[in-house]
Amino acid sequence: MTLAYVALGSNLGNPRQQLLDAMDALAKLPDTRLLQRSPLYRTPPWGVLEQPPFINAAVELDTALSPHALLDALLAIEQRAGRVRGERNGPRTLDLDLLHVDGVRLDDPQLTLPHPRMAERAFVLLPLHDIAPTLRPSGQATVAEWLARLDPAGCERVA
Ligand code: PH2
Ligand code: MG
Ligand code: MG
Repeated sequence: MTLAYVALGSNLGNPRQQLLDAMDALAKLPDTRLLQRSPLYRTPPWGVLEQPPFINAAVELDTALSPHALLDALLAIEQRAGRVRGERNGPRTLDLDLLHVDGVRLDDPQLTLPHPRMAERAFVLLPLHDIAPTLRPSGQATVAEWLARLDPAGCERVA
């Protein structure tokens, strides 16, 4: 079994409920256990500014699925939540991004691990920090060190 970390985000429909449902779906994946769920955060939109705020979270999984099998499972959960592929960085009902898989470095057309832009995004690092502050996704800095370099202004925990 291998630890894997997934970022969750949504800003269309009922984002909070979609994230909670997605966490339940992740917990039911074959050969997988959901070990930790972060709190939910309301975060200002990044990239495309003219869109509703996001709800973001992160989870830790222990899985026997390969990284590509896990990615396919994440895309299937997004589809079932009604995800329609639109504008890059634009609004979405559910986004599940594979951030890191222990011991795996990968760069192919489907998947890059660790996630290449995670160190720049407070909306990813803030929830990830709640469940894995000492994780070193790149083998160098910890999640806590990455987060300390960012400004999490406007990100707030929601109940
Ligand atoms: N996801 C994006 C683009 N911008 N902004 C926030 N706050 N949270 C997100 O999850 C997010 C975003 C593309 O996946
Ligand atoms: Mg994303
Ligand atoms: Mg995505």
